[in-house]
Amino acid sequence: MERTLIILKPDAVQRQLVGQIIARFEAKGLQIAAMKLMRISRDLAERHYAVHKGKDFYPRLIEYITASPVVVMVLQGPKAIEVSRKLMGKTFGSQAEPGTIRGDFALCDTFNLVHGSDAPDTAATEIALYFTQDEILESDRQITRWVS
Ligand code: FUP
Repeated sequence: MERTLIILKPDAVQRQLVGQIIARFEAKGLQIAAMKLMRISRDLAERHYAVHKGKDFYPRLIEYITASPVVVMVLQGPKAIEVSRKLMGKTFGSQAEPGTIRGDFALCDTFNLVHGSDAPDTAATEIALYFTQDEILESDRQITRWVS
């Protein structure tokens, strides 16, 4: 069992795609362990995207992610990180394959709808940025044995 941080970015909320995007993760079998609607502060955005500081697209990225509310989730399941990123598709909407979230809903390279952690260590760091331990819930899910 693995956990990943997923963010439905401001464009996903503004375009009212939240339900459709969550449905894809759920249909695949990933389980929601935490979820909230929130506005990302500039300080939090800078900590989240510290790895990109100094790159030409960094100011645009910070402006985008802080522009309006986002939905933040912890998803869990076997290989949750890799599976989520496959469901999301390539980073740029224009390059993402049809059938993926970005491939089906994103055209733009900046506004690419979703974020998903890219490795176990970054997932742990990112989850801790957005959620306290008591906001992440352990729950028995009866279908787990049928999907993992
Ligand atoms: P991803 O892991 O697919 O979310 O992509 P990255 O962590 O590499 O990039 C984070 C965000 O920066 C992307 F969602 C989009 C943006 N970005 C650009 O705008 N231009 C780039 O060249 C690379 C990333």
